[in-house]
Amino acid sequence: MRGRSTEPPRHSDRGNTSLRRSQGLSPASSLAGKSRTVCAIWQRPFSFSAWTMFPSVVGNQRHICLILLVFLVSVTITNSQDNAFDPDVKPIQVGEAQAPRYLLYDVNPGEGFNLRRDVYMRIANLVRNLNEDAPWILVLPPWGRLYHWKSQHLHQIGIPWSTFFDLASLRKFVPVIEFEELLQLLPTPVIDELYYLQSYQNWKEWEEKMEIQDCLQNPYRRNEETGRWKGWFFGFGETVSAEKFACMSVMGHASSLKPFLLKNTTGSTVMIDRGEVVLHDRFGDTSYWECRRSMRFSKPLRQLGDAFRETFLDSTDEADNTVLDEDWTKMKRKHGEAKGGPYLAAHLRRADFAHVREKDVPSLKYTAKQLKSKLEEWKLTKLFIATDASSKEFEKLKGYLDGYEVFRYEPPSEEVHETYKDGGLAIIDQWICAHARYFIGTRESTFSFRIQDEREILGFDPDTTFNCLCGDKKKDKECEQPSRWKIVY
Ligand SMILES: Nc1nc2c(ncn2[C@@H]2O[C@H](COP(=O)(O)OP(=O)(O)O)[C@@H](O)[C@H]2O)c(=O)[nH]1
Ligand SMILES: [Mg+2]
Repeated sequence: MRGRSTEPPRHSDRGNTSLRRSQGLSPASSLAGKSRTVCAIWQRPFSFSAWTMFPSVVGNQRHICLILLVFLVSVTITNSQDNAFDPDVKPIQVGEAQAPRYLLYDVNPGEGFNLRRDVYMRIANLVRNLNEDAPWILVLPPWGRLYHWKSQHLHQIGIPWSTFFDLASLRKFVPVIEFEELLQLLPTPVIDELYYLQSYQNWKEWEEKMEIQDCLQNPYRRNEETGRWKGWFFGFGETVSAEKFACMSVMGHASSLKPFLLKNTTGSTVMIDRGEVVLHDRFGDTSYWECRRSMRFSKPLRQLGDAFRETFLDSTDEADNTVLDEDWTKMKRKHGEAKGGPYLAAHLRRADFAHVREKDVPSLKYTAKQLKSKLEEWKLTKLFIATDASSKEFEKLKGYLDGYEVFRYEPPSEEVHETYKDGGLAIIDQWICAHARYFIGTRESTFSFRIQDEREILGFDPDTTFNCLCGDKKKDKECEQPSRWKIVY
């Protein structure tokens, strides 16, 4: 099992059957289908009084679609003008319409990008589950102020998800909206209810439970004048506040919050901070992988990675058998179908990792030795390295790899770096690693784990994916290789 320091223990992710959902077409996916219909309807002249509740959305068709999509979940609409004399037309039924509610979340500020991606999956599955009973929309927490994003000259706060991910793909799993889009919809930038999750202290036996308790710590402050709670709010804390605040101790899976959200909260905007406290409903099941498959990187980032592959690594999707179906719901590959480009890729996690996980991070010299032996085994001469190492370290490593062509991703222009930031360059690194003939990563790094997932989606032989470098002191047989979390459909 992939143990992780930062992620909650996996054993408790598994084995709980009480929360099992039915596996048919979920309301979330049928909602996604409806959104297209609604948008199509929108092109025709028709009036719908509900949308006048949101005057700020005028002119933004995407918002309108989103709102309508949820409003219309249980509403039958017929266009009375077109069908005025049609005897089969049923009257408009609005009695069951429910306003959508918005779920916001945030994660412990110290967590890196790739654990945050994992927390998204836990919350997205919760929202999908909520949508089986009532319309909820997941609000994507803007990216920013991450410890690992070191380029000081870039403004790296409040970055929308669309910079990194393809929102249309996310929406095929669950309804999502950017935080800034939500702000445009709200009359005032006030979140109705905010719950700060915390783990139970000194527990002996794992059981699913939660209760409002005194805060063990609390980064939010109450403004005495307004009575509202102020905090970071993804870098929007100057303007955004919360009306109600409480700390909630939780031991449970993400969907264990569902009854609480449905029965004990009434706000139209509810935020849970420290989302990493809750576990995956079921790690590695179909729903987990559907959500993972929906997390497609944004197209421009994929294209930048593809251009680098083609220019420097003789790698194209056609030749490598990695052609991507734009619609992830239609893509299903068998293990071994993907061949990968004629290069070996390695992810060398260094920086803070080299100190915190000294045992697992090899020296540069021993790294080079392990890479050489794999290059020989796979009869490859090109090596792509994704790393957070300094250029000095990288040059040193290259020095040990004489006779091989060693590459590292550099953006083609400063503009690319300015547009896609440090986060975007890291994604391009992951994308290139995901397309290699053979991949070897760093033990226990979520950055490496996400590359492994990507390769599972593309259809690589697991032997070429689930590999990690060994620390200097580990003899080969003691160097545990990553668990093989294979894709399921
Ligand atoms: N560009 C780039 N950045 C990296 C690489 N490895 C680590 N990083 C940066 O360091 C962060 C590591 O944090 P995280 O994503 O949580 O992964 P983990 O700490 O390795 O589990 C990444 O999100 C990147 O910002 C790499 O190979 N290339
Ligand atoms: Mg990390």
